[in-house]
Amino acid sequence: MEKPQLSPQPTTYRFSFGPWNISEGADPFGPNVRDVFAHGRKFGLYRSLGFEGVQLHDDDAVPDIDSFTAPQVAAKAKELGQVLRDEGLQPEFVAPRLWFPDATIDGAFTSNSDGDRQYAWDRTQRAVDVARAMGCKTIGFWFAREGTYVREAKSAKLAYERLLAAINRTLAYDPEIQVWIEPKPNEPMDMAYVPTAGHAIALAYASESPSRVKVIIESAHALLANLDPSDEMAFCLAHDKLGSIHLNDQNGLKYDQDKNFGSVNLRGAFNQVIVLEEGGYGRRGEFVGLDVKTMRTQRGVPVTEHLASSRRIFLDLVDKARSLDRVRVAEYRGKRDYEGLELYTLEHLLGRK
Ligand code: XLS
Ligand code: MG
Repeated sequence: MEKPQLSPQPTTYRFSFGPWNISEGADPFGPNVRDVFAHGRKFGLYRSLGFEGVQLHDDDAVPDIDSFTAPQVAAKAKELGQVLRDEGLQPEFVAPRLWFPDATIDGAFTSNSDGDRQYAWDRTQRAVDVARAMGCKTIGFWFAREGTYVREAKSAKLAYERLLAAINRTLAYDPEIQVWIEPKPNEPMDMAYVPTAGHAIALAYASESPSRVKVIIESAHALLANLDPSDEMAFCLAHDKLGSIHLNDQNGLKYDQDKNFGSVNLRGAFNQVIVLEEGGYGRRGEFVGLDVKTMRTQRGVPVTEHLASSRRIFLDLVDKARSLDRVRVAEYRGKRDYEGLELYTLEHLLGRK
């Protein structure tokens, strides 16, 4: 019975988050509860928190991006690129925020409106310009509004064809750019067109340049699809298509909670860490990305405990994964004694074995 192979040398993990993870606590039912912490000051917090990767929306890099020309956008992005370098930070990806503007209210690439689809493409080109001006070669596509409130609103087959065409146009616009698709089954739409790793990887293989299309798996998004995040990550790793991860947690099928990693299901988090360890994730510079939101009740300006806690729990679970007795696990598997394996796993997590 072969033993799962851990990487020859322990991986030293690097961490990333997006500035939207430091927020003022507004939610659909209430306003800000904390004073604003200036966007530009957030980058100064990263290294002291143990993070060196910055996930960016295009308008995190260039606020009010739509009000500038392409050369102005590139120049502003270049400035931020220098700010990040001065802070010892690296941009991980740039995601066009194709879910805020009016032109994306009914989808960006899958909108029924020609003008909306043109806007989406124009905005995507600017996002690629931003990435390249910062020395970043990755575009993140969270197809937030590529879906419907009512199924009859759009032709689903045409929607998938349009999403593939958008991916191909992006790949053609810059021959070095990579496209990382972040699946999510719903919210803000009632139903979204790219809900799982399977959908994302199918688009990758159908694209003009499959090796340049990868996936970002978010724990909560997999859980909202009623799937196991560790399996979604393992599926991507099996295809060498796990570009990044958004670790967090989710307490059941409801709105996207972006809870701290491991805060609802510690064993589920442990399984994600084991998959990443065994898959050698991070050995080629991939970041352990977080996408976490602090509780609205948390006081402080800025609140960063949720970032520090999620990073801490990840590292604690790495220690647990590395101290797991692999010979004992192989024996349980060999005997098909999964009762024994489960008890051992739980007692290991409890610090008793
Ligand atoms: C959804 C996305 C979102 C970022 C990246 O979870 O990850 O948090 O905006 O596009
Ligand atoms: Mg996310």
